[in-house]
Parts: sequence; C-alpha cells; structure tokens
Amino acid sequence: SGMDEIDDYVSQNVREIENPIDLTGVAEDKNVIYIAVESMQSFLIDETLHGEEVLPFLNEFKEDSYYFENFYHQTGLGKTSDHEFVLDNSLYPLPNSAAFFTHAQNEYNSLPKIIQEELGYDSYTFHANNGSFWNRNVMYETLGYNEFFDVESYEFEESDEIGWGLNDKKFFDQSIDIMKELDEPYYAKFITLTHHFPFEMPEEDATIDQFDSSSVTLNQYFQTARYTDEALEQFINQLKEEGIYEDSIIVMMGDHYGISSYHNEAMANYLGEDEITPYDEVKLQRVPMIIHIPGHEDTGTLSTLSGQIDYKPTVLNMLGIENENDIVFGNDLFSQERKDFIAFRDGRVVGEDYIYASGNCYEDETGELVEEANCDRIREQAEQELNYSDEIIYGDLFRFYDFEQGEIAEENNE
Ligand code: GP9
Ligand code: MN
Repeated sequence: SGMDEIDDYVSQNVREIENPIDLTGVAEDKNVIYIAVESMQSFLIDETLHGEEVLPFLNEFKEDSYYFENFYHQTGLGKTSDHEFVLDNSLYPLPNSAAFFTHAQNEYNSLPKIIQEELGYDSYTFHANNGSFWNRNVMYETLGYNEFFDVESYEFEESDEIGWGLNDKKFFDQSIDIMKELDEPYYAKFITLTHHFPFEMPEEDATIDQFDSSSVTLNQYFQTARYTDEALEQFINQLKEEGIYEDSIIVMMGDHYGISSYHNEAMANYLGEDEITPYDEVKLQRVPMIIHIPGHEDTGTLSTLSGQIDYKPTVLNMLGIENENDIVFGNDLFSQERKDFIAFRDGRVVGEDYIYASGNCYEDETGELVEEANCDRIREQAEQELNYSDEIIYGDLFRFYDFEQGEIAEENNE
C-alpha cells in the first residue's frame, strides 16, 4: 500500500541519509587524539568579522571531518575540568562543585581505564598549566591517565606567554616532540590555553582586527580565537609531517562558552539581532565538535542533537569496544537510536522540538514561546538523569557495580 511505500522511501532516503554512518571499530589500532579547544563556541564557525573568516582553518578542517553543528557543552562550575569529567565518564558534572576537586577519590569506569583494560592503550594529557590546577594531578590518576605532561614538561620564557601561560603555538610545537617518543597506539588529550578569558592578545600577534562594541571581552575574543585556529593548523601540519596524522582519529571540541550572558548586548550587536533571548542563550551554548577520520573525506556537517555526554560512547564505539553494561547518560553520536534531549547542568534542556530555559518553553525551530507543558517530558527526564548521576557520584556507587557482569557486585548484593 501507499504507506508502506512511503515508509520504505523515508527509511531509505530520509532516515538513512540522516545517519548513514556506522563507525564501529574505525579507530581500531589507531591513536585517538583529543584536543580541547578552550572557550571555543560554535557561533564563530563559518562566521566573518570585517569581511574575514574568523576561523579559516577549522572551517576547512570540518569539511573533511564529521562536524556536529548541534553539539552542546554541558559544564557547570568546574569549567574545563567539568568538560573533562563528562567526556571521560559520560556522567554529568555536579551542581555545586567541581567533581575534580570534591570527588577525586571515587571509583570511575572512565574511558582511559576501559581502553587500557580492553586494548592496552596508554592515556596521556598535555596541558601547559600547573598540574594541580583543577586538582588534575590527583584526578588524572583516578581516571587512569598514565602520564600528565603539565607546565613542567615545557620550556619557555615570559616572551612565549600569552594570557594564562605558554602560547598555543609553542605548546603544540613542544608537545609533538614528546608525542614522537610514545608507543602507538595511544589516547592523547591536549588542552589549549591562549583563547581563555579575558582573551588578551599582544598587538603584534593579532592577525584579525578586534570587534567594535561596548564589550572589550567580546572585541578581543575574535583575536585569540584566530590565534588558536592558527595553532591548530600548525599542529595538524606537524602531525602530518611526523606521519602521525594518518594513524590517528582526531577529535576537536570547545570545552565551554567563552562569552557569558554579561555580554549579551554586544553579542546581539555582533549577531545582528535586537536582543539575546533565553532561547538564543541556549543556542549560544553550542561548541564545535569535529571528528576527523583518515580516509573519510568530504564528510561534512551533521545536525544530530548532541552534547559532551555523548563523547565516551562514541569513542568507545570507534575503538570497537562493546560496553553494553556501562552506566552512561550519552549515546554514540552516530547511532540511529539516540535520546532526544540534551540536559544542561543548570536545568535547561534542549529537545528535538522544544527548548526549556528560564522557566519557559520555546519552540526549537522558531524560538517562539509556547505552552510550558510541551517541555514537561524533557524537563522531567533531564532532571531524573541529573539526579541519578549525582547519586552515583555522591554515593561513589560504582564501588558496588560489576561492569563485567552488569549487576550489583556480589559482595554487596545482600
Ligand atoms: C586551566 C585551563 C582553563 O588549566 O584548563 O580552565 P578554565 O578556567 O577554563 O576552567
Ligand atoms: Mn576552559
């Protein structure tokens, strides 16, 4: 009958087109290189300032990669560290503290631990800040990182610093030398620093003019973003020169917003809008998420509603690890069957059709205010998930869970 035919058509031409990609095991025997791009927000992607692309390199790189344009950060007070926490565990960050500080002694079923156990991968972090910042030196051990190349691993002078410390170009430059010595395949995380609040860039290093608005922060934001874009390009070129590029899955992601709602007026000015509504503010929480796989070119943009919670299941699937008993709150980004909402730590929720923010419900497509009841289901389900995740962390409940068997560990099952 007609409906069968339509259904067939839709399943082959619409659903399949929407998600035709099975990447199970595509990363097997390859390095996984993850780059946390400090404070990078998606509104800069494919955008211009003074008629110039702000991020010429990322705009190009994303074309030869899978680029997720509807990908949200989900961090709370713990900022960069929260993003690391979400990525490695597919649990939510905590409501009132940074889990990196308050729950660094918990038991976690973290990504580095799983890939060590299943595949023998060692995991490393590269970040030119003090090792104790965000309590990383303690938490990384808990999460199963083999080594943390912190500020002590880099040699530099004051003139090599921008803003918070060693500039991203020199950071990547020296990181390559360390990388070359590592046994492949490995998991390597890089955390950039130059594009960090307050986004100060020495005149002579700036390659794009500032924006002109009432917000110095936003005005400068474009310059440090451009600098980091150049640093990423340089790093990718060096990975190619060293022959690492072809053996690696490369993931880049913005860790969290850089421009807070304090700068809404200037932001509206840049975006050419009258004002930034709570709906717009939600949309501004999108961060770039790019997955590059050797041999997968011309892949382009996917509009899957997604967030940082999805990182761990995605990476594990690419590595061919079936982690069926894992307790996670995210889905493989490429799966056909995904949850239909993304929860923010502060209670805001993005659904496929509706967005819940500031106690109001908005239609996703238009940004129009609609009956609050439209948001009830996603709001309640998000709240439930956040509570479950908090319960796990506060109670250190993974001590009692057997991930092999997928059940409460026997000695605690009385
Ligand atoms: C600090 C860097 C920035 O090491 O990761 O942290 P943030 O202030 O963005 O949380
Ligand atoms: Mn950060």
